Amino acid sequence: MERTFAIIKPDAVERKLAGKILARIEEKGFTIAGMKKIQLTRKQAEGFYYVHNERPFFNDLCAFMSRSPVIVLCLEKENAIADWRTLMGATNPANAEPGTIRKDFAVNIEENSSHGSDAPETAAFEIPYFFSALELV
Ligand code: 3AN
Repeated sequence: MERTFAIIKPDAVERKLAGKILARIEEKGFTIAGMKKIQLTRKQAEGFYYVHNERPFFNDLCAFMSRSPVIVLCLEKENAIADWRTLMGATNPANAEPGTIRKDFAVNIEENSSHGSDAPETAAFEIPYFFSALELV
């Protein structure tokens, strides 16, 4: 079993797409090990995305991610990291495969509805950024 970290981003929560995205997650066989709705502060968003702090889109990205609530998730299944990224689709929805979350729901490359860890080391940072061990079942 592998765990990954996921976010249903502000653009999707605002448009009431959380239920549809959660249904896809469960239909693909993920177990929701942890889930909560929170609103990130600007500083918390900056800490989460620190690897991107030199990128030109960093300020806009942190403003977007803290503008309204998100749903944070810890997802569990075999091959969870790669399978969740497949289900999300490419970062830019214009390049995403049909049937993926980003193809079907994303607004643009920034407001792209979902986040997923891209490697085991990333998941090992991201899961405990949001969840204590006692919150994962
Ligand atoms: P992914 O979320 O697919 O792993 P990353 O890690 O390259 O993509 O980027 C993190 C987030 O930054 C993306 N989910 C998206 O919201 C935003 N982002 C990435 N590239 C751009 C870009 N060129 N312009 C604006 N926002 C971007």
